[in-house]
Amino acid sequence: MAYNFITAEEAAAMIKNNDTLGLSGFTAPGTPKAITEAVAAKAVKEHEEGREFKVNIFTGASTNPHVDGILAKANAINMRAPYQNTPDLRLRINAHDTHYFDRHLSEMAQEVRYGFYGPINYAIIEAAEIDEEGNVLLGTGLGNGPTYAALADKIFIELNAALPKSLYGMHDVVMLQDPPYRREIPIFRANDRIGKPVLKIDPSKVIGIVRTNALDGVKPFTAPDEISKQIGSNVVRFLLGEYKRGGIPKEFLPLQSGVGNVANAVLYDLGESKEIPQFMMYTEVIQDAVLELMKKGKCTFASTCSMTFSDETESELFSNLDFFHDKILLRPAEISNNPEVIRRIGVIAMNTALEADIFGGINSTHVLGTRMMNGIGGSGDFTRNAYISIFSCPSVTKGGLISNIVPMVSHADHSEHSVDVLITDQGIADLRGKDPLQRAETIIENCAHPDYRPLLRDYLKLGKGGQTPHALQAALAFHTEFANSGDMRNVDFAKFA
Ligand code: 0RQ
Repeated sequence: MAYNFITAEEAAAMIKNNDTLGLSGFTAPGTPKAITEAVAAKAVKEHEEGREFKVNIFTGASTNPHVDGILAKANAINMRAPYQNTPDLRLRINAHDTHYFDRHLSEMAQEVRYGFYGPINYAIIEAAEIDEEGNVLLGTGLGNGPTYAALADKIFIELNAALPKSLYGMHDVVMLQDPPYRREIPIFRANDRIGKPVLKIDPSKVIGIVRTNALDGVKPFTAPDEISKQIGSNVVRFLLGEYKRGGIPKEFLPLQSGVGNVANAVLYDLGESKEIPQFMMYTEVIQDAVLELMKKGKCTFASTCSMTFSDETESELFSNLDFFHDKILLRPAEISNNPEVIRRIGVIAMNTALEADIFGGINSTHVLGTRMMNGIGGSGDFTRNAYISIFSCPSVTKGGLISNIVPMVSHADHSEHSVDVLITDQGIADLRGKDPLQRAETIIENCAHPDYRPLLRDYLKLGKGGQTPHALQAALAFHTEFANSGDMRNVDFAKFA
C-alpha cells in the first residue's frame, strides 16, 4: 500500500477540539516530536480566534518538550494520563486547566482497552521504518504504542530518520489478551522474549506519515551531589549485606531502579563493588549509567520500556549496536511493569519518595500534600510486587526547613504493607518483620535527620496507644508548621498534649 507523506501542520489540521491522541513512547524516547508541536500552534491560533481547542493526551509515561511542554504552554491539554514531569504541565494540572489522572503505568493500556477512558481518535507512533504491510519498526521507547495503534480510528506515523534500522530485533512487541481470556505471561527470566520484533498495524488506518530527524534531546546527568552519593552508598551497603547473609540468591536478582541522581549513584556504586556479582535488570527505564555497566560486563542484560539515554550516549549506542543488540530488550509498559512478571522473577525495586512517615507510608507524588509533582509512574507496579522493595530520599530538603521523614505522610501513594526498607543519607531502616512501633523507632533513629529526631520522638510519645500509635491531632503538625513559619523545626508538640 502506498502511504501518504504529509506535513505536521497537515496532520494537526485534521485533529479536532477534544480529540484523544494516543502517543507511542515512554519518557522522551519513542515519543513523537513533530505533530504535537503543530497541534500546539493550532491551539494558539484557535484560542486567539476565540474558539475552544484542547486535546486529550494519553502516553506511556512522561514525554518530551515537543509534547507536554509546548501543549501545556498553549493550554491545549484537556485530559492527561498516566504520567508527566514537565514544569509547565504541572502548573496547568495544579490549576485544573488540565484534568490529570495519574495511573500505575502497567494498567493504562488495559484500561484504555477496557473502554474506561473513551475512544482513541488518533494514534501517533514514532517509527524507524514501516513497510507496505504495516510492519512498524518502533523507536527507542515503547510505552502503550501497541494498544493505542490497535484501538485508534486513524494512525499518524512519525518516521524518524535518526533511528537506525539496525534497531530491528531489540523490541519485544506484544499486546495482552483481556479478561476472561488472558493467559500467563511466559517470562521466567529477565531476558525471555515473548513477542515480535515489529508492531503490526492495519496499513489502511495510516492516514499520513510525517518525516522527522531528531534524537530524543535527553540531557546528560550532572554528577551526583554528596547527598545522592551517600544515599547510593547506603543502598549498595544494604544490598551487599543482604547478599552476603543469603537474603538474595547467589545468582543475584534483577534490579529495577527509578530515574534521577540517586538511581544513577546506586548504579555507579554497584558497578564499582567487587562483591556484587553480574546482574540483569528488569525495569521500565534505563539511563546512561546502565550502558556503562554493560561495557564493564557488570550488567549483562536489561529488559526495559525505554532507553532514556542522553543524546551523546544514544549516539554511542547507535554506533555500537552490534555490542548492545542482545543485551537490551524493549517491551511495552504492560509487560515491563507487569506485576505477575515482577513477582515471579523476584525483582528488587528501588524507588524514590518525596516524604516517608515513621510507620513506612510513602508519598511520591504530592508536594506538601496538595501540589502534584510528577505522578506515581511505575513505582507502585514494582513496589507492591517486588522481592524486596526499597524507598530512598534525602532526610531533609530545602536546607533543612523540610523533613522528609514526617509523623504521617500528607498524601499516601505506597502503604507500609508494601515497603520493606527505607534509606536516606543518614542510614538504613529495615522494616521487615517489625510492628508499627518498632518501625517508627528504626526509622527515627536511622533515617531522620538529627535535627528532627527529638521532634519525632516527642510525636511518638503523644500517641495514646493502639497498634499504630498516631496522635491524630498532631499528625500533620510538621506540614502545618511549615505553612505557618516556613520551618518544620519550629513545631512544638507540647501544645498538642
Ligand atoms: O524541589 O525542584 O524546587 O528543587 O521536590 O526533589 O529531591 O530533586 O527529587 O528529582 O529525585 O524526584 C519522588 C518526585 C523525586 C520522583 C520524585 C522538592 C525538592 C525539589 C524534587 P525543587 P528531588 P527527584 C521511575 C519510577 C514517582 C514516580 C516514580 C518521582 C523537588 O522520583 O516522580 O517513582 N517519583 N517512577 O526540594 C516538599 C518534600 C519534598 C519536597 C522534595 N518532602 N516536601 N518539597 N521536595 N521533597 C520513573 C517512571 O515512572 C517513568
